[in-house]
Amino acid sequence: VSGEASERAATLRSYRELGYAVVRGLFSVEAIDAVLREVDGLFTGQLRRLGQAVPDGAGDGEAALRARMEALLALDVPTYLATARHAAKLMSLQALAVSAPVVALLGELGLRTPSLPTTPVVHIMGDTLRIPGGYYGLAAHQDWPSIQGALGSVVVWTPLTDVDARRFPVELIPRSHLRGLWPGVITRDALEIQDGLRDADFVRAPARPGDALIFSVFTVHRTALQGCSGMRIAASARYESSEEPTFIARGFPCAYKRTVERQLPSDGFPAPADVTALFRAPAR
Ligand SMILES: O=C(O)CCC(=O)C(=O)O
Repeated sequence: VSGEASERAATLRSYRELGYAVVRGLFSVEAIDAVLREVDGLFTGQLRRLGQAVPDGAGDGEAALRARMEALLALDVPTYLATARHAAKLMSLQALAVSAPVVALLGELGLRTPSLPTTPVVHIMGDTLRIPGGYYGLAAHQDWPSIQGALGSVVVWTPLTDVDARRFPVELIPRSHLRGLWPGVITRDALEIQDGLRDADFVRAPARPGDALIFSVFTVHRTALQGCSGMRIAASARYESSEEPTFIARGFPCAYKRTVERQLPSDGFPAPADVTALFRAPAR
């Protein structure tokens, strides 16, 4: 058995027994960097649109991106949030989510006719990127309640920047998936598990760009905060097996709902000229 094959076997065993595993080098670092550059472009574009200088963070790409995110957050919280949400819609990110290495891994995990209950989610954590009165990491939860699809659904969580043990990694409770659904309290972000938890039960899962943390939708996990500082960006996607018997028997339920804003902008946008101009020049 080659080293690679035995490492893969250990990964799959860890997933089954502990409820999670870190798959090293699932993606190429170049592919992750390309996504991060596009994310940077979104924040830079909004700063320019708002007439602001674009800070370079006097450092590498990550420091520059962080400086730009801080600048936009300081300037305009709703635009910062919209930009962060838009990052999850990038095709480069969605292409990774359905790329051949992911499909192969899901097959090895036993998912058949896999489906995505929703688009990927981008998770930004930073001590200088705290949303006033809003999100600052997720408390202990399982992911199954927020999809309610196939029981064997898998979360693939991928760092876009380095996520060491002190840079807000995900921390998980090994073997917590084997208890099935844990009782919790419905909050804005999750079915939060509040009882029976001890900090010592959680294990941190540091990961580098290119790696993927995979965990069961029944594995209890949260954002590590204690002793953490700096900034990190990660993306996660959820996958379900369309052939899981209870999923079929329950008629493919999905807790995610898509809503559409039917109200149009009140300023008459777009005027005919806005539309016709597009067809005279190359598409932007
Ligand atoms: O990235 C994080 O800090 C939390 C991720 C998480 O809890 C999830 O994807 O369910």
